[in-house]
Parts: sequence; C-alpha cells; structure tokens
Amino acid sequence: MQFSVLTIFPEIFDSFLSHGIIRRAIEGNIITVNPLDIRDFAEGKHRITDDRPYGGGAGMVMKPEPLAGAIAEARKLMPGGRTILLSPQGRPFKQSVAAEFSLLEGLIFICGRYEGVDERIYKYIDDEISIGDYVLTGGEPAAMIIIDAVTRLLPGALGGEASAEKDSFTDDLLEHAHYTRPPEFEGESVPDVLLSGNHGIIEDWRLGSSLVRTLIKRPDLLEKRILSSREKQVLKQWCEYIERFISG
Ligand code: 9D3
Repeated sequence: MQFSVLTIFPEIFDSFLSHGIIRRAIEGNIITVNPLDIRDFAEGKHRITDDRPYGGGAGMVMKPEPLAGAIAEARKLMPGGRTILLSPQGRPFKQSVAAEFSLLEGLIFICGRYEGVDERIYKYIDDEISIGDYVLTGGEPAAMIIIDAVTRLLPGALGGEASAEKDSFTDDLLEHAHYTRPPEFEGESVPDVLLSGNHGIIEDWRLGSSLVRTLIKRPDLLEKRILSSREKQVLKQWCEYIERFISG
C-alpha cells in the first residue's frame, strides 16, 4: 500500500518511519510512505503557503495553489489513491475506518496547519477525517496515527505469531489482563489459572477478564453490543467470584 503525505513539515515523519513495525513494513515492501513538502509547490521567492483570511479575523489560511500542486503531484505518483483531508471537521477515525482504508491501493493525506485550508480545494478531496474531539496544531500526528493503524492490518506487517485478527475493538472488547515472569512481583502473584496449562479454562478466564475490564473501563463499548450465551455464563462466574471475595 502506498501513502503520500502532503505537509509543510515533512521532517516530522523521519523518526516515525525509522522504527518498529512501520520501518519493517517499508523494508518489506508492504508499504511506501512518501512525504511531500507543500512548500515545494509554492510560487515566489518566499514560497509562501499561507495567507490572511478574506473577511478578516485571527489566524492564517492555507493557500489553494500550493495544495492543488502538491495533490496533482501525489496523484501522478499514485493514480489509485484516495485523497484525504485531515481536519477537526472530518468523520471520526475508528478501527472500522482503518479496516476500510487497508483495502485501498493508496492514500494521500493532506495535513492542514493554521486555521484551515481554502474552501476551494475541496473539489480535490475524496474524504475528510478527524482522529478525535480534541484540538491539534496540525494534521501530521493524525497522518501518523492513520498510517500506523492501517499498516498493522496489512498482510505480513505484524509477522510471526502476532496477528491483527483477535484485536480488541474488532469485537468491541478490551484486551484481557496479561502477566509474564516473575511469578510473584511486590507480593502479587500471577493468577493460578494461567499456570494451570488448561487451555479451556485459560480461554474462559481471558474472556472473563476482557468482559470485566470492558464493563469497568469502557461500559459504552458493552452497551452497544449483545452478549453471547458463553459470555453471559463467563461473566456470571466472575460475579460469583467477586461475591465470594466480598463475603471473605
Ligand atoms: C479555532 C478553531 N479551530 C477549530 C477547532 C481551528 C483549528 C484548530 C486546529 C483548525 C485546525 C487545527 C489543526 N488540526 C488538525 O489539523 C487536525 C485535527 C485536530 O485538530 N483534531 C482531531 N483530528 C484532526 S485531523 C487534523
């Protein structure tokens, strides 16, 4: 999959692209990431990419010509790409959107800065995405987040035994609790079940752990979800455990 990122700060991506799974995905030709400097498409001695808003007011607006030039270049390099404006007004980014994007040939991200982009570039935009209801200084972190979430869904990106299949959020449940060595840390032991070697009861324990965690940390996720009969049964067993704990 090909990613192009139109930004006035292409260097922001250097570290992101040289570490971990993203780096390996680039080395393994699973993805390409091509940051393009919008300033390279700006005219004049100062190659200005922003200007004052018509009608007055605070802040600056990104000029349309450099953006249009950068989009044209990105599309030339990547004819099958979807052009996505990153902005607070976009549709919310979710795991389901990451899954949708992972099926595409390429994505072209436009990272806004300042107050926003000139309205007339919308004719070049296929989609507009926000990563959440908080205010950033620009779209660059959003581009990294989306590239990260999409890349790990691509076949071969995670490698080895790790797989995106049983991720939390794909089934609207949080991950179960995890333990590794040592068996005792600061007086706290690893639950006996996990040392039992009984895969059936370990799977039930993990499902229970997922359900209880989701119930406590993200009840909104459980409310929009129907529990299966196995899930109800496992959750009841945890309730009985909690009741026994309370009565001492
Ligand atoms: C003063 C009005 N602001 C709207 C809340 C203007 C404004 C703030 C921040 C315009 C652009 C930005 C920069 N943000 C992004 O480019 C951005 C963003 C975000 O701020 N939140 C969540 N997702 C995204 S994606 C791009």
